[in-house]
Amino acid sequence: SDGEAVPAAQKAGWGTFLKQIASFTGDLSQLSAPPFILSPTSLSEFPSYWGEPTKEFLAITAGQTPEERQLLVTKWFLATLSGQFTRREKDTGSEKKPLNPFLGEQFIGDWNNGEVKLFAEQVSHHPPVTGYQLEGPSITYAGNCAQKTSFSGRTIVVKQVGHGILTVALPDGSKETYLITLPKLKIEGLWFGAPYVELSETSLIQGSHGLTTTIEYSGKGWVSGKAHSFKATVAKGPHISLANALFVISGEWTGESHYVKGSPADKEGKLFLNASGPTNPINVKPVEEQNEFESRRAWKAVADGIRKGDFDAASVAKTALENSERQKRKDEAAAGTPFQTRLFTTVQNDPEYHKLAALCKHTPADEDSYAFKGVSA
Ligand code: HCR
Repeated sequence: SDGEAVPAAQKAGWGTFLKQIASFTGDLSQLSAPPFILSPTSLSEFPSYWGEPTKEFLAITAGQTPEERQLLVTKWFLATLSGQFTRREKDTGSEKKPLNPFLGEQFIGDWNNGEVKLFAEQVSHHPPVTGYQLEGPSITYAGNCAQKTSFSGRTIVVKQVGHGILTVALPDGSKETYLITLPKLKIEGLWFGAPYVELSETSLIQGSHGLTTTIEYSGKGWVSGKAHSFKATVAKGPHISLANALFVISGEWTGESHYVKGSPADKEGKLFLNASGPTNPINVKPVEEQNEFESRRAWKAVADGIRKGDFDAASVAKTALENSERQKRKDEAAAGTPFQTRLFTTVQNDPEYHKLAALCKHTPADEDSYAFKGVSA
C-alpha cells in the first residue's frame, strides 16, 4: 500500500512532505521532512565517498601510459558510485535527508594513516555548494558540488551542478589532468516512503591527453532491465558510436562490471571491477579535538537527537545553530565584512576546466571552481 515504509505516526507528515515537493522547485534542503527520513550526517561529509576506494585512487599514478591511466581513473570513478548513491539505502533501508551544512562548515579526515587526506568546506549556503580537495602522493582531486532539483511525476530529479579535476604528477615532472562531470540522479520510491537513488543520462571523464570515457547510466526497465547499470566507452573524444571505442566496460556500478578491448558487443569480457567489496571509511578526529567549524562537532547535539529518536532535542539544537548562523551573517553585513571561506578561495573561469570541457564538448556550467588554501593549524 502507499507509504508502506512510513511509521504509522508519521504518515500524515510524509503526505504533507510529498505534497510540498510536488509543488516545489529549487532547494530541497529548505523543506522540513518528517523525522523518520532525517539523517544525522551533514552533506559536507559526502566528498569522503571520493576517497573510500582508496586503493583505486592510489593505483592511478602507477599507470604506465595515458590509456592505462584513463582506465584506472575510470575504475576509481566507478568504484565511488555505490558509496555516493546507495550507501544510506544499504545502511538504513532508504535514502535520507542529510543535514544542510552551514556556511564555512568543514569536514576533514584521512585514510591509510594520512596517506590520503580530505578537506571539504561549505563555500555557499544559498544555494548550498561544497568545495573539496582529496590529496594523495602525486595525485589530487579537487571539486565542487551543488544540486538543482525538480519534480517529475513521482520522482525527484537532481542535477548535480559541479565538476572535479584530478591532477596526476607524472615521473617526468609533467602533469596530466582529468575532468570529471557528474551524473544526474533520480530519487524514486517516494510514494512508498522508501526513497532510493538511480542514476541517469551520461557523465564524462576527459583526460588532458585526449582520451574520453563516456558513461551511460540506466536503471530497471531500461536496456539491461537491471537497476544501477551502466555502459562506459573509452575513446579518443566523446563517444558517439561503439565503432571507435578502445574499450567498452559494462555492468552494474553497485556490483560487477566487465570490459572488452575494442567493441565486440557479444563478448562477456574480463572482470573490470567488483564494486560490492568492503569499503575503506574515512578516519575523522574525535569530536573533542575538532575545531568549532568541523561538521561532527558543530552538529553533535542535532545528530545525537536524531540517532536517539529524541527529535525535540534535535530540533531545539538545530534551531539554535541556524539562529546563530543567521545572526553571524547579520553582524557581518552590519560591520561591512562579508563572510570569508577559510579553506578554499573562489576561482572564476578556471582555464583548466574550460580546456578539458572543450575537449569533450561539455558545455561548461555557469559555476565557479574553488582552490584549496591549505590549513594553518
Ligand atoms: C540529493 C541528495 C543530496 C545530494 C547528494 C549528492 C548529490 C551530494 C554530492 C555527492 O558527491 C553525491 C550525492 C549523493 C546523494 O545520493 C545525493 C542525495 C540523495 C538524497 C538527497 C536529497 C537532498 C534528500 C531529499 C529528501 C528525501 C527524503 C526525499
